[in-house]
Amino acid sequence: MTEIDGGRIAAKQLVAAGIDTVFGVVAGPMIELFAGAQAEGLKVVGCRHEESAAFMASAWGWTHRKPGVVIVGSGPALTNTVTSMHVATASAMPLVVLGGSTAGAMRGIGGFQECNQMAFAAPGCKWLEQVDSTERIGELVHLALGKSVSGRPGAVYLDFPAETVGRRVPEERAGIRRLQPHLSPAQPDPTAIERIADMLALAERPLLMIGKGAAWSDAGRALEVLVDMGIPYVASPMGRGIVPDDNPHFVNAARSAALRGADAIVMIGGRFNWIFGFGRQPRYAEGVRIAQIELEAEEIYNAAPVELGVVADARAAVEQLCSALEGQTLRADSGWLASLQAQRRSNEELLAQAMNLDDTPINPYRLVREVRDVLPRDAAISVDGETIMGICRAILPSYRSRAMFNAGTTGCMGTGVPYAIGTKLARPDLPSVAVVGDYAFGAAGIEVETAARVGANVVFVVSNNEGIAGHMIQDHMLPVGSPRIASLLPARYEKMVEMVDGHSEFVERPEEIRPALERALAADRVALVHVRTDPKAVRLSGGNYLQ
Ligand SMILES: Cc1ncc(C[n+]2csc(CCOP(=O)(O)OP(=O)(O)O)c2C)c(N)n1
Repeated sequence: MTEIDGGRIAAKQLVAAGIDTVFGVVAGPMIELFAGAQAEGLKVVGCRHEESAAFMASAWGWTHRKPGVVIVGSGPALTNTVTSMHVATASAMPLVVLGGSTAGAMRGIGGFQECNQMAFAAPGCKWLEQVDSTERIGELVHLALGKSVSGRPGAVYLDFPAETVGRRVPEERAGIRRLQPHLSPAQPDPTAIERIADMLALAERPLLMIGKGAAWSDAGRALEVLVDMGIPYVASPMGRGIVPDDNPHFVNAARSAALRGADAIVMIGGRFNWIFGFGRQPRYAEGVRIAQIELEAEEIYNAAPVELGVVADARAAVEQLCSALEGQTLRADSGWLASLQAQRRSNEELLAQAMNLDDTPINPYRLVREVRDVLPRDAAISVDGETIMGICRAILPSYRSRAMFNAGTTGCMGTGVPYAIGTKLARPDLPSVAVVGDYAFGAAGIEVETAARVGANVVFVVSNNEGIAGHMIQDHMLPVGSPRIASLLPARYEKMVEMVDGHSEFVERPEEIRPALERALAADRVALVHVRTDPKAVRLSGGNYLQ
C-alpha cells in the first residue's frame, strides 16, 4: 500500500485543479508541500520575500483567470503575506495562501514561530480554514482554490498545522477531488437589462464606466460592440485594455468632463470608490441616472445615487444589453461624443508638451513617452510609484485584457516588481515591462534575483527622482530645513541586475532613453533601465489622468 504525506496530497490536488505553477519561500513546516509540488511536476518559484511571492501569485492568477497559489512557512512567513492578501481581496485578484503553522501539541507553550495565523489572515481574506487532518487536505485545498475564484475573486487562506503536512496516509485515503464544477455565469434579469437599454437609448449624454470585473468575466468583445454603438467610456486603471485603448470612444483623457457631463451612466464591473470619485457631486452631474452591473449585490450600496443594480456576470449582462439595443437608434446628442473627443485631444496636447521636453535631468513625462513609443502592443505593463505611476496611467496605453497592473485600489507600493514577474511567468511568450519609481523599486527590488533565476525576462524601468514623489513632499510638505526623510540617494539601481548577470542601462539624457529601452527589450535576459529623472518634476493636474 503506497503512503503519501500531506504535502504531496496538497500538490496532487493543485494539479487536479489545473495549477502548474506555485510561488513561495521554502520554510517549515511546508517542506513536504514544496517537495510534493516538485514531485508532481509543478513549477515552483522560490522568491525572496513572502509579500512579493504572494503578489507574483496574484498577478499569475489574474493573467490566467485561475487561482494564484503561494506556499509559506509559519509565523512571520505568514504575517509577511497579510498585506498581499489584503491587496488581492481589495483588487479582486484570486490568491490562495497555503501557510504552515506550529504543531497543535506545541500551541500555547511557546512553540517555534507560534502565532495566531488565522487571526492575522482573517481580515484580508474572503474565506479561511484550518486543516484538521491529513485526510482532509485534498478537500480543503479544493475548497480554497474554488473560493478564491468564485463570486468576486480575492484572497483565501488555508492553515496547515505542522503535524498534518508531514503525516503519511494510504494514497487511497487522500481524497483528491478530481471533479471541478463548471460554473455557469450569473445571468441578469432580462427586465433589468431592458431598463438599462432604455436608459441608454434615451440619454442625451450616455457614458459607460468599465472596471476590472469586466476583464475578469472576459467581456471585451461584447463591450466593444456596445461602445461602437457610439457610447463613450472610461476605464478604471486595471480595467484598461479590455477594450483596446485606441478605440475612438475611449475618453479617459477627458474623464472629468465625461463624469461631470453624463446624464446616464452604466458602471460595468467596477466600484464607485475613490478611484471613480465615489460617484458623487460635484464630480458628477446633478440628477445623473446610474445603473450598475456587478457580481456582488453589496457593492451596489455605495456612495453613488444608483437607480438600478443588476447582479450578474459582466459579460452575460453586456451581451444581453447589446441584443436589447440592437436595431435601436440611440438618442445621444451627436455633439456629446465629439465634445469629449475634442477635450481628449486638447488634454493630450497639453501632455504632449511635457512628453516632448528635452530637459536634463529628464522629465518623467518624456521618459514615459519613450516607453510608450517602444512598447509592443501585446506587452503587459506594471506601474508602481506616485508621480511615475500617475504619469504612466495618463500616457501608457493597454491593448490586451488583464495586462495592465498598478498599485490598485489599495495604492500599495511594492506591487510593480512582483506583478511584472508573476505575469511574465504566466505568459512567457509576451513582453512584461515594469515602470516603477525608485522607492517602489526598492520595496521589492531584490526580486530581480528571483526573475533572473527563474528566467522571467522582465524589463524594469526605474524612474530615479531621488525620493518619495521626488523632492515634492520633502520640499513642499515637510518642515523646511528638517532632515531629508523623504529623499533617497541617487543610487545606481542598474547594478541590481548586474549582480545577477542581467542587462543593465544607465540613462541621463533624453535621447539615450529609446536606444536603451530597445536594447533592454531585445536582451533576452532580465533587464533594468535606470533613468535619472527630475526630482522637481510633478504630475500635471487638471483631471487628465485617472487616479
Ligand atoms: C505599502 C505602501 N507604503 C507607503 C505608501 C505611501 N507612498 C505613496 S507613494 C510612495 C513612494 C513613491 O515614490 P516612488 O516610488 O519613488 O515614485 P515617484 O512618486 O517618486 O515617481 C509611498 C511610500 C504606499 N502607498 N504603500
